[in-house]
Formats: sequence, C-alpha cells, structure tokens
Amino acid sequence: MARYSIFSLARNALTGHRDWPELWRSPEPRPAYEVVIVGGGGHGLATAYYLAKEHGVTDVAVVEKGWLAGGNIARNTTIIRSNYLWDESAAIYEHGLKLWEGLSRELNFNVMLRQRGVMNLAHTEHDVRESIRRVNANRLNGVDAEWLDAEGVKAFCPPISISPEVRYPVLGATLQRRGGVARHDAVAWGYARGADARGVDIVQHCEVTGIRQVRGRVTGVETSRGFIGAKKVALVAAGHSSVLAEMAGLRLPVESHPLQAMVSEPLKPVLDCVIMSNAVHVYISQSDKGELVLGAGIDSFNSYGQRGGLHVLEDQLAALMQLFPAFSRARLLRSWGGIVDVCPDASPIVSKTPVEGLYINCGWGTGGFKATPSSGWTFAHTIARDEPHPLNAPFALDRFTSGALIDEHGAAAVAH
Ligand code: FAD
Ligand code: PYC
Repeated sequence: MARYSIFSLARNALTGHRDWPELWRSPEPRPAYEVVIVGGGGHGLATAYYLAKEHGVTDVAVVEKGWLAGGNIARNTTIIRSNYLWDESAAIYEHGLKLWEGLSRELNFNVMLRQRGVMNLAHTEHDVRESIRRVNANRLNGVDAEWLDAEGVKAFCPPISISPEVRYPVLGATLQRRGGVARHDAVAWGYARGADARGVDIVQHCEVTGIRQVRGRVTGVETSRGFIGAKKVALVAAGHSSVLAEMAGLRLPVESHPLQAMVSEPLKPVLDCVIMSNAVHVYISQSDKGELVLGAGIDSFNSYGQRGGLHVLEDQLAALMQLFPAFSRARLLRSWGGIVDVCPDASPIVSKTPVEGLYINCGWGTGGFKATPSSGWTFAHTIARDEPHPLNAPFALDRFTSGALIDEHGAAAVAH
C-alpha cells in the first residue's frame, strides 16, 4: 500500500493527481528482516539454512502459505541423481549429490539417503545411442556413470522383464550407482531445524499476496497477516513462481503443470534400485516402508490444482506391467499430485531479477528434489553476495533473451 506525506497528500488533493513520483512518498518503515524467503518447501528452507550457516545472514524469515513442507518437497518420488547431459547441469546437480552424501551428518538429522543405484532404461536404438552419449558426457564431468546391456540390467534388477516379446523391449540402461532415494520430509525438517537453530523465523499459514517496491527496489511483501518489510525478497514457490513474479511486474517463461505419483500397499523387500523409463514412461523404487513408489509424466494441461487425470496414472500402470509383470498383483494404496513449474529448456532459474533486491529460484520442474541442497546453497550465495555463484550463473533469467538455453529434456527423464 502506498504511503504519502501530508505535503504530497495536500498537493494531490489540490491537483487531483493520484500518481506522484515515489520521491514524494514518506519513507517506508524500517525493514523487519534482511531477507524474506517466500515458500517453505525444501528449496526455501535450504536457502534459509545456507544463508545463516555459510553467510552469517540470520535476520531471515521464511513465509509459507500452507504448512511446512506441504508442497512438492513431500509429494515427490525422492529420486536423486546427477547424470545430466550438459556441463552446466552436471556441475550443479553433482554439487547437490555431494551435499546429499554428507547431509545427515551436516543437519544431525537422518535424511535416509540410500544410494542404491538409478537405472535409466533404453528401449530403442535411438535411446541406446543417446544413453551411451550421456554416459560419456557424465564421465567427462566426473559424474559416475555406466552402460549396462539387457543382461546387465537383469543382473542389477532381477524382477525386471527383459523379454524381447514386448513393443518396447529393454535394450540396456545407464546406471549411476551413487544415485538413489532419500526421505523427503526429513530433508525439509532437517533444514528447518538447522535454520531455526541459527535464528531464522519460519512463519506458516502466511500467504504472500503482493510485493512492494519503491523506485525499482523491493521493500517487503504484503501477506495475509500484514506487511513484512525486507531489504531482500527471495521467491522460491515452486508451481506458483509466475503468480508471485507477476506481483513484482515480471513475466516468467515458466508453465505450471500437475505431476502425479502413487504408491502400492507395502510389500516385502523386492526392489533394491531405482528404475526410470522414458519410452514406456514410468519410474519406480521401493520405499523403506515397502511401498512401490511410482511416478508419472506431467499432465499436459496447465493447472494449480494438486491433482491430475486418471488416464496418466493408467499409462504408468500399463508401463509398469510391461517392465514388472509380477507387480500386477500389487494393490494401489494411494495417489496424489503436486504442481511443478517447467521452463522451456527443462532447466531451472536461480537468478537475480531486474527488480533490485528481488531474487528468484524456480523452474526445477519434475526434478528439483535431488537439487534441494545445491539449489539452496547457490541461491543463498546469490542473495547474500548479490551475484550468482559460478554454479548457478548459467541458470540466470536472461538466458531466455540471450538464447543460451540448457536443454535437458532428455536427461530430465520425465515426460514433459
Ligand atoms: P515446494 O515444496 O512445492 O515449496 C514451495 C512452497 O511455496 C510450497 O510449500 C507452497 O505452499 C509455497 N507457496 C506458494 N505460493 C506461496 C505464496 N503466495 N506465499 C507463501 N508461500 C507460497 N524431483 C526429483 O528430483 N526427483 C523425483 O523423484 C521427483 N519426483 C516428483 C514427483 C512428483 C509427484 C512431484 C510433484 C515432484 C517431483 N519432483 C522430483 C520435483 C520436486 O519435488 C520439486 O522440483 C521440488 O520439490 C520443488 O522445490 P520445493 O521443495 O521448494 O517446492
Ligand atoms: O528428475 O530424476 C528425476 C525425477 C524422477 C521422478 C521425477 N523426477
């Protein structure tokens, strides 16, 4: 809400002018916080943690419209890997994987990382060529990667069918042994506890409804619980990034889509690795509780409703039946959806914005869980120093005008 001095109000009354330059306004109230982070998901909480831990910035509030970790962070299928194609992606995701490897110790909170290996299946000659190229690219970037033929896939994952009698037989797979799964809500809680212990305020049920600026510089956020002044505002609201950016007059090149997943009833341990298939399209692992965890491609329409179409789930189950006929007897326990925001090049934005003091982190789409540590780590650097870290510099907003896109549709490994 604009504030005017008595002098400017009197002048407005005399002239009927309602839009005097900002110079005539009385000063904004003192900012309550150095940094307000919008979004209490994994990335927002990790950002708060690293701001406090790595940069000594503790005068921070995380404002969350719902409850802590009620968004994608606790709705995802928890797959962690760093086997992306391009150098820029390999660098930021591998940094994330290294942080994951020390995270339980770092946070003194068991995030239950299990590096049981992630296989990305190849079902066509084109898949095989593209996959081997990716293995080579990964190795050049110091990312562990192997190529397995069909028998190698069967040896690594005995329940899988490699029958040649199906429409898309398994011809081989890439394998990243350091890939795996973790417990998603533990990650959010671990970062939240670590940030809280360093003085960060975490405010739940507080929806940001506006972003206030004076002379091109952010001064705080309007919320459902009143105005919160801040020198810097960081938007990390996956799925709703464009809504928030619009409050600051920015139009983002991102689209919001539902992404669905489901679990079976708990089974005895039967599957000790993660399998992803882009061609028949399903990804699957078994949780420590015994549930088969399955994920889908995005629903093709835009939506903010945290649910999607039944036909998408039917397609996942059809793909599952081809790869694991034995699982046809497992019963579905529950399914759910989240809203992911997707960039045209299937890569994220971790960036300053044209508004001074306003930063944005979004567009991780279907693959941001694995990036939670590196997203928070690089974003904290960007906010604290007002300049990107070399790891996230390529993921700036201006790549959509410069044309320096980082197209990871293949390695995103989830249908877009
Ligand atoms: P979120 O947890 O969604 O946090 C954003 C927060 O912002 C939300 O809590 C929301 O309430 C809040 N917010 C929104 N608007 C406002 C507002 N106006 N004011 C205040 N707060 C606001 N990635 C992987 O790497 N591996 C996977 O296996 C994987 N599987 C997935 C499966 C599914 C079904 C889904 C939905 C996603 C999956 N992802 C996966 C993607 C991953 O979950 C996301 O990229 C990542 O969690 C997004 O970052 P976040 O945790 O901060 O998001
Ligand atoms: O990016 O690895 C991934 C992923 C798996 C499931 C959804 N996204």
